[in-house]
Amino acid sequence: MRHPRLGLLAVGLTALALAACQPASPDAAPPAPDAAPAQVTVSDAWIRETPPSAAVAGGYLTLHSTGDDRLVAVETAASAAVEMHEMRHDGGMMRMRELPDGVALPAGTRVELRPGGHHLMLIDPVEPLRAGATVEATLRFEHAPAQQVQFEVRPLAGDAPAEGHSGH
Ligand SMILES: [Cu+2]
Repeated sequence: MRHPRLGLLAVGLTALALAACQPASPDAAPPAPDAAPAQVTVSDAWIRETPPSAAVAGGYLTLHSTGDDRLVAVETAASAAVEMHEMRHDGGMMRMRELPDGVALPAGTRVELRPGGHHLMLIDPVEPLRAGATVEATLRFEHAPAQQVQFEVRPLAGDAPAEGHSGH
């Protein structure tokens, strides 16, 4: 059996390969002038001081995004991992639960992670976190570029209700 179209097909593939080899113009698709990328502003980032053998530490911050976005990950060398948690009433007790999809940041809305509410949970701090120290972390967002943030470690005493973290 003969394949009269085989030659044509080969030519077609060669043309395709050549087209794919064209250098991509770096400024082929400039962003629209008024489509500024969403910006996330971070403020009041702090971590609660931990007693020497604490397995976890709570982290808090305020986020404001100009566009709909989402905090999807937090990374730091100060602990084995960082989770994002929510607090929930459960049979009269406050319990926390991991937020697998991170924290939604609706456009133009102040989102506070604070004691008793959504918070970051530093799992297995490498060293005890002492008041006055700073912890460097990277915040990763769904859309906005990653952002480096300094958390200030603040004293245990005072400002917040117990969060039930002792059960960890
Ligand atoms: Cu927690």
